[in-house]
Amino acid sequence: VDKPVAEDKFSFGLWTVGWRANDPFGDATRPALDAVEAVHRLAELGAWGVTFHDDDLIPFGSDDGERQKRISRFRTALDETGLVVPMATTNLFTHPVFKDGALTNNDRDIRRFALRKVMRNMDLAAELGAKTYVLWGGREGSETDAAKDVRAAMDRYREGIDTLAQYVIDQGYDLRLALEPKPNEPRGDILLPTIGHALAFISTLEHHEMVGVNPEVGHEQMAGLNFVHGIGQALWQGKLFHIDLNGQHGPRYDQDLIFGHGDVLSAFFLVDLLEHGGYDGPRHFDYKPPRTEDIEGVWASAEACMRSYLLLRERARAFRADPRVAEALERSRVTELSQPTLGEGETIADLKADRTAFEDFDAEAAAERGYAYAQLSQLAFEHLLGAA
Ligand code: 3MF
Ligand code: MG
Ligand code: MG
Ligand code: MG
Repeated sequence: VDKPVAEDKFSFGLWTVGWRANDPFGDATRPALDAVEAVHRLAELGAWGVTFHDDDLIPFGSDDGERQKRISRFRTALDETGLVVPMATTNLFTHPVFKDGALTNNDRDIRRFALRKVMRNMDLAAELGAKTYVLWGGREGSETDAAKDVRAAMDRYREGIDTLAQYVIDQGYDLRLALEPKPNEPRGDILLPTIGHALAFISTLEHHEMVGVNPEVGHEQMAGLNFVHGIGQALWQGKLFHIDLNGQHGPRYDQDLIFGHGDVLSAFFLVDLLEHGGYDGPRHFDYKPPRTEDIEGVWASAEACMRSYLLLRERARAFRADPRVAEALERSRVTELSQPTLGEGETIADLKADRTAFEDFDAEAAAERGYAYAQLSQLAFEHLLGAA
């Protein structure tokens, strides 16, 4: 299989390899990882980019001197390795001040503080050349429906995103915003729980053209949804600005497994779609090195994410290049779906006048046609296993 190279656009969050593996039931199992060390190791493994929350780089509450020191060390590491910063984001969930959310917190002063925190990190994101600014509203939500007036919360969410988009425009930054949906965890229920909710919300924004989505494999699967379909629709709407790749075993807590180490068949069709569906953005891993791993296992897991992607890409390419697949797609009429339902220039009156479309249409005969999806699906499965 290919080795990761810059053209593959593999990127990792500082918080992924840097996760110290503290969970709700247990303490950290690994020491803190220096951001500079992370940049160097990721570059050695063949990654192209690194992303961060403000607080991953500069601990919450740092003074200006400390802040500048941290930024300049990080910058030096980027210069030394050639790693880029394609995306940045804000931590609006760890500090207790955000326990009822940030942009939709019931407390107005906390909402104002949150906006300022985002703006400050947008300045840094722009300075480091990021093109995408992600907003994951992990604490926007509730545990009881008595606590949140959802209609008012959506007003404030819209006001917040509109304000931030306006800030980007006013500053002349080359940044697009990407909302990351998640159904629950850490809140009992999170606002904008799925790709579909986020897309509908975006259509109501003042600057909707500069706002898209950053879907995460595991988040949609936690909601029992088909991630490939969600990505298909986001692409179709021109809204797939960024993506969080990882693995998940169905609806349960957010597992953040190594990419591919969950629903493998879905991962295969996802890579096939990303590679052949016109997405040329970052392949960003938002996963967690398992809590059982030492630092060696951390780097093994980062390498595994990229290797899984490249293996699936190899299989997807072989699938697309196989003449039996082309034939099967034809037989299943997958290609026919690209043909408009009305003929060129055909009016509704023409359709109504076409007796073959209705009066003379033999629904019984049409109902007898098989779609041969079993054969097509098995071909994909065998390509995935390298058995085709
Ligand atoms: C949580 C997440 C987040 C977001 C992150 C980046 C901490 O489930 O997925 O990771 O991806 O905030 O925007
Ligand atoms: Mg996540
Ligand atoms: Mg996750
Ligand atoms: Mg994520």
